Amino acid sequence: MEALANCAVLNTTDSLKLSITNHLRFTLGAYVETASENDWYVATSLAVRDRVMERATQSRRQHRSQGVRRVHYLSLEYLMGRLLENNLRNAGIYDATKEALKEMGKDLDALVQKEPDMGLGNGGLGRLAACFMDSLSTMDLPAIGYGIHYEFGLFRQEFVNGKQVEHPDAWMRDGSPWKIARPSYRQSVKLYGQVIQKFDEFGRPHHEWIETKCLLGLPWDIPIVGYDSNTVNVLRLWQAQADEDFNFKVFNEGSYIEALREKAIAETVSKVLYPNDATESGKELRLVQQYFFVACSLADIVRRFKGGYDLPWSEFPSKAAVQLNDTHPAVAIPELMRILVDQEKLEWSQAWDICQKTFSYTNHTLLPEALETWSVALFERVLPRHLQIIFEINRRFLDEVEARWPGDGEKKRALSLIEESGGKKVRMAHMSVLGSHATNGVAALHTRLLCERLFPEFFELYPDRFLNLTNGVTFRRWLDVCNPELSALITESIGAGWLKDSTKLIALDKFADDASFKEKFQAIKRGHKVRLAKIIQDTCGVSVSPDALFDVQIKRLHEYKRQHLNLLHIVSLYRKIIANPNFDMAPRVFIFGAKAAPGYYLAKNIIHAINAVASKVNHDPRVNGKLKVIYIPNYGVSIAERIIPAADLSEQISTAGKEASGTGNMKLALNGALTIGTLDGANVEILEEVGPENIFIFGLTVEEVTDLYARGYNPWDFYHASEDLRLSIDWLASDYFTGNQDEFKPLRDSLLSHGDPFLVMADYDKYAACQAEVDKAYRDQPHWQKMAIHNTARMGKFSSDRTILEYAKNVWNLPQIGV
Ligand code: NBG
Repeated sequence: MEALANCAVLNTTDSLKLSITNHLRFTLGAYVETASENDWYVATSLAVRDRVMERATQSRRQHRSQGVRRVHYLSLEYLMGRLLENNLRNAGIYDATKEALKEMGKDLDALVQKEPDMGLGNGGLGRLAACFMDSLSTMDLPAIGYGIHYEFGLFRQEFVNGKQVEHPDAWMRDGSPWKIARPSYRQSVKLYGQVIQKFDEFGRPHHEWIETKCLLGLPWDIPIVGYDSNTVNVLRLWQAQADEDFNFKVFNEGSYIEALREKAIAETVSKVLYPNDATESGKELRLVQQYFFVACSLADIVRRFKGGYDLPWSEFPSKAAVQLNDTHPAVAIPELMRILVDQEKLEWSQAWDICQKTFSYTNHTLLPEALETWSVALFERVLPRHLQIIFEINRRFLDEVEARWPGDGEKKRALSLIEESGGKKVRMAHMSVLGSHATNGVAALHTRLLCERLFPEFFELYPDRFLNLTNGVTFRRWLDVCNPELSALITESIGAGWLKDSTKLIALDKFADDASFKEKFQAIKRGHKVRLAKIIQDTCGVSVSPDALFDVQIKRLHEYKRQHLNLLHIVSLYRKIIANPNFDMAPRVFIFGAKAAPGYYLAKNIIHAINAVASKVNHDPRVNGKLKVIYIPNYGVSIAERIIPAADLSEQISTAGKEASGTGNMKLALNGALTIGTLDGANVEILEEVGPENIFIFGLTVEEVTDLYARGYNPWDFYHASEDLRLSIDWLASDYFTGNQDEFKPLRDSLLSHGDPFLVMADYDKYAACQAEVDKAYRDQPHWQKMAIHNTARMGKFSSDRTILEYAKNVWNLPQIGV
C-alpha cells in the first residue's frame, strides 16, 4: 500500500504503543496502570488521529498546489456512527494497533465500543452523506463536507410501557478526539435587519443589508480517511457562537445576565438536530440553521478562492462545485447571488451564470409534505435581502417561461419559485432545480418519477439538466468493518482488491455451488446471529434461537415504509399458531429498529403496537418458540452494524413510488440477506442485479397504484375481501394486546376510515402470500444459502464508490488526484 509506505515507521506496533502511552501520559495526564477504558479509547484515537492529520495536511496542500476543482458537499445531516475502527481499517493500521494494545493488556474491540455514535442525522439521507465522504476520500477526489456541529444529535430512544420516549443525545459531552477546532477560519453571519437601496456616483442602484444581527461560526474539522488511498479529506462542521461585540454594550451597561441570554440564544442555532425525516418543520430556527451553515460554508469557499488564486470570478466554477444534499442548503443559491452582486459588484446575469455552473442538486424524496417551502413573511423577516433576490430570480425566470409558452398562466403557476395559494411560500425545490446545472434522483425509478410527476414542467424546459445517480453504500463500513469474517472469506476466495473495486465481487458468484464455501458462509451468518441473540437478550430480555429465520426491518418509522404491514402479518401468524398448535412454519424472529419523529403520533402508535404485540407473543407459551418479535431500542449506525450481518430476510416493503431509493436494502443484501420487497426505489435495480430467482417481490407497481387511485381506492373493499386481514386488524384493535380497545384506534382508523394513504390493505394479501414463499424457501437451507451468496456477489453496483465516480464524471467534472 503506497499510502502507508510514506509513514511506515509510524505504523509499526512499537510506534503505536509509544504514541498511545504518550497520549495517556501527556495529553490525558493518566497513568498507564490506572487509566480508565475511556482514557484508553481517547489515547488510541488520538494516536490514530496524529497519523491521519499528517495525511490530511498533505492532501490539502496537494489539492491547493494543483489548483484542482473541489466538490463541496453541503448537507444538514451526517450520520457518521463511530470512527475509530473505520479509520483504523481504512488507514490499514487495524492489526498493528490491535497488537500494540494487546501487548499493553488492552482489547481493541472493547475500546471501540466506548465511542459514542456520532448521530448527526435522521436516516438514509444523513447516512448517505457519510458513505459519500468515505468514498470521496477512497476515490482520491478533492472534497470538503460542510454541515452543522450539533451539540445534540438525533434523540436517544427508550421504550416506557412500549411507548417511545425521547432523551437528548449528548454525543460529545466528553468531547471527541476526532474533531479539531479551526478558530482562524471562523466566519461571521448576518441575519434579520432590513435592506436599503443606495446609488453610486453613476446613479446605479445597489443594496445594503443593515441593522442585522450577527452570529459567528466556528469550524470543527473531522478527518475522513480513505481506504487504501492517499487522500484524507475533511468534514467541516460549524458551531454557532455569539458575536462578542453584539453583547458588549449590554454587558457594559451592567446587564450581565441579559448579555448571557443573548449569547445562549445565539448558541441554540447549532444545539440540536431537527428530528424530521420526510416531514417539513416550518420552524424559524430551522431556517436560521440552514442559512447559518450555508453562509459559513460559502464564505469559506469564497475565502479559499480569493486567497488561493488570482482569477476572475468567471473561473469560480472551475475551482468549486457545490452539491446541495436535498433542499436543506438551497438558500446557498440566493446567498451566492448576494455575494456576487452586492459584495463583488458583478452583473446579475454573470452572477447567475456562475451560480448555475457551481450548484447541483440531489432530490431525495417525492413525498409532498417533505418538499420544503418557507413562508414569504418568515423569509422576509430572517433574510430580507435573500427574499428580494429570489423575487428577482423568479421575475427573470417567468419572463423566460413567457417567451417559451406565451400567455400560459398555468405553466407559470406550476413553475414559479413562489407558491401563491394558501399564503405565499418560497418553493425550495424549484429554486434548487433552477439554480443548478444538474438535478438528480437517487434511483432509476425515482428519477423517472421526478421527471414525470414532480418536475414535469422543468423537465420539459431543461431535459438535459436531469439525470439519475443511483445511491450506494460504502463496502468498508457495511462489510469490512461490520462483517470482518465475511470480508476475510471473500478476500480468501477471490483475492484482495474488491473493497476498492466492487465490480470484482461478482467473482464470488461461482462459489454459490461450492459446498465448502457455502458451509463457511453459513457459519459466518450463524456466528452473527448468535452475537445478535446475545444483544437481544441483554437489551430486551428475550431469548431467541439463532436457528430461527431473522426477519429484519430497520429504518425510520414512517407510514410509507409500512412497518404496520409487517405487523399485521405477524398478528396473522400469531393467530394461526394459537388456532392450530401444529401450524407448520419455520421459526422466525421479527426484528425491528426504528425511531419515529417525536411529533409524528401515528408512527408512535405503530411503535406501541409493535411492542404490545411483541410482549404478548414473546410470553405466550402457546407460541412454542415459533415466533418472537423484537424491537431493539435506539436504532442507529452502530446497532445496524450488528443487526445487518445477522439478517436472513430484509424487509423493503414501502408503497411503490414512495421510497426514493433506500440504502438499508443494499447493506442487507450485501451481507447475504434476501429481500422481500415491492418494486420501489432501488429494489427495482437490486432485482435486476440479483435476478428474480434470488429475491421475493410482491405488491402493486407504481402504475398499478396510479390505476387503483384512478378507479377509486376503498380500503374497506380489501377488508371485506380478506378474512385473514380482517381478523388480524380487528384483533390488533381489540383490547387483547393492552387491555384498552382504543389504544390502537388511530392505527386502525388510518387504515380504514382515513383511507389508508399508503395502501397497506391493498397489498396485504400479496405480502402474506409472498411471506409464505419465504417460509418455504428458508426450509431448504442449501438453496437459501445459494441465493444468499448470489446476493452478496451481485451487489457490486451498489458501492457508493460507483455513485461518487458517476457524480465526479457527470456532475462535478472532478479529477481523481494521482490516479
Ligand atoms: C431519503 C429517502 C431514501 C433514500 C435516502 C438517501 C430523505 C428526505 N430521503 O429512500 O427516503 O435512500 O434519502 O437518498 O431523507
